[in-house]
Amino acid sequence: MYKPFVKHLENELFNRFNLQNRAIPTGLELKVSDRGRNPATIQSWCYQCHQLRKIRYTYIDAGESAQILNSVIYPSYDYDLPLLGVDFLSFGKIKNLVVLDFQPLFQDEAYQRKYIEPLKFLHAKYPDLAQNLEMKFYDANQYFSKYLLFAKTDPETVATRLLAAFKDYLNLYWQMLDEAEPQKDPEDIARIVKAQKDYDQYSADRDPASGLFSSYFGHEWAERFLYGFLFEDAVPLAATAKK
Ligand code: BLA
Repeated sequence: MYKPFVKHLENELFNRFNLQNRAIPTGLELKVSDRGRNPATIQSWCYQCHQLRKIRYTYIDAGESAQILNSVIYPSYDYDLPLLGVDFLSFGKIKNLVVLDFQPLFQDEAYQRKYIEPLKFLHAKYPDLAQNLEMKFYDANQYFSKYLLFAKTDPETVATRLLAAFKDYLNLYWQMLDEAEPQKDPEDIARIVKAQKDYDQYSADRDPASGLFSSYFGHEWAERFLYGFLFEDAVPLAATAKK
């Protein structure tokens, strides 16, 4: 269901950037489970380039039961740009939940004006994908923008409108990256490093997918995947509790 999105993302990345592979810890790049009704495969890809320090995407293919594309692009630490966040989920074609956002590192007004306001017209272009749904796992005011696309939708809308929106959001992201001035002041860079690390911790602690990973691939694998790859700068809750 989301394979055309992966194809587009890869084409864009390979055409625009000089990508290098970024290592995925052994055993986490591909895993097959036959626990569910349909065999499930989870596969991940990870790259880096001069402007982007971590580009990761993961595809879960459990046939009719589940199709999921999850991706985060982390700019290099000298760019204060938002992260690009993608979470497209389909369960049995009936439940389709899609989230696409420029995930802000900071919430101050100047930042919003610079990096979030430019999204306004795209958000307005896709009212069918901007449904103002309530968040149960996350806080909408932290690491999400007010112009995120967040919708419960159907396969037809995914194939048409969401694909168009995905292309538009990506284009705007590349444009912002092109125009971005790298920060020079070590204090500014340190603020960005901290905000990106905090994002990993926040996201790992609340990840609504950990149950899903555990049910397909086992608890131990799920924890390694979450803290060793997806949000590698996060420390497991149990480890912080022990300190
Ligand atoms: C929700 N994301 C979800 C849910 C799952 C995932 C299972 C809950 C769906 C439900 O309501 O039943 C799945 N999350 C994943 C997967 C990965 C993951 C498979 O990290 C990793 C491979 N989530 C993100 C990113 C964004 C994001 C980058 O990982 C930003 C666009 C958003 N996911 C997001 C939001 C929700 C969600 C906003 C709704 C959660 C809520 O209601 O609070």
